[in-house]
Amino acid sequence: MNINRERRGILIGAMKLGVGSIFASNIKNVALAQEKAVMIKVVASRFTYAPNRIMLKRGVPVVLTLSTLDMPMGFNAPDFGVRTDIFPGKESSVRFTPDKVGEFVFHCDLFCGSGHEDMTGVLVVT
Ligand SMILES: [Cu+2]
Repeated sequence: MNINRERRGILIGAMKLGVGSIFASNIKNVALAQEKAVMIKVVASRFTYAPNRIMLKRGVPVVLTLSTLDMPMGFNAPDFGVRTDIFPGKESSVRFTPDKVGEFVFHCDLFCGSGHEDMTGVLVVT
């Protein structure tokens, strides 16, 4: 009886340690992922983005911080499922991790004038 109780105690202790270390390693991974994010500022103005060619690495998280100099704009990168509005005097940001290599267009999706349809840029993922 006592031996069974001891064994059970040891097993429960081992399980708690296991679960604890899984949580600890997940927290550590999340923290590492946040630390490694590349921060890139992008400034929109009619009818362009600066920079409009953004170099990224596959698997490296990125945070694009977007602002606009003149009027409300949009930022839409459909290949990575991210979009945001950008308003004058306020920063917006999108966070994503490129999961494929290639050149992917992003564009303004808020009508901002007669050059709006040409307001595009490229995410270059290597
Ligand atoms: Cu626009």
